[in-house]
Amino acid sequence: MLQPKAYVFDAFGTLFDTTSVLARCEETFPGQGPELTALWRSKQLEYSWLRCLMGRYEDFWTLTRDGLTFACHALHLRIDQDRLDHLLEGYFTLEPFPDTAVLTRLGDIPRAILSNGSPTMLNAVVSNSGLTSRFQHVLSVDAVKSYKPSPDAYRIATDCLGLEAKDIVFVSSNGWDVAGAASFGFRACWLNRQNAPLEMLGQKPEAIIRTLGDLVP
Ligand code: 2OP
Repeated sequence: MLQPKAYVFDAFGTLFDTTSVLARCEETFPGQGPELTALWRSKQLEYSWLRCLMGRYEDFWTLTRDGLTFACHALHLRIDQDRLDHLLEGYFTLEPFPDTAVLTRLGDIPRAILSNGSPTMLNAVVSNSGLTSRFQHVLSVDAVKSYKPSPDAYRIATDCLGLEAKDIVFVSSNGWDVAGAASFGFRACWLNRQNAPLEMLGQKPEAIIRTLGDLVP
């Protein structure tokens, strides 16, 4: 892959492992951890796209709470405020994937995070994981009150970096995000952590990698 003028990374699922909340879910609701973790994440994302379409933005922290509440109701799990807070706090301490260690080996090329996460969530998870120094910018879509894959959300990165989309490699493990980034004009790089099939959204990534280490020249 030709070296870009900047790298922009998605956060959740790409740098930080959203399944880190599994232990809390399992401990709170024994036997239901995996199902709750998966439905929670899927509802959190679904609500971001639906709220975008409805023109009723709420920040990602709110959607994370609402997704969890829905998932508990759907699985007939009794959730009270203390349990809700305990599970939600798991998002502040998501584990970084081990391959984030290679980010320092990408040379002097500027690196940014562009995430649907709220500024509070992002600041917490980046600083708790010790990755703060790896990024020049941590950007939240909250600045435009829209969500990826909307072009307005991706534009935050080009505006901040002062670069054209074609000069930026955008890395995400989320297939829908990769399609959105490619459609916007980024050089989209799919970090296919799950060995998933390509999303059928009419957009192909420039590169498909299995680990962040594959970015190192
Ligand atoms: C992100 O970090 C939601 O994973 C998505 O933007």
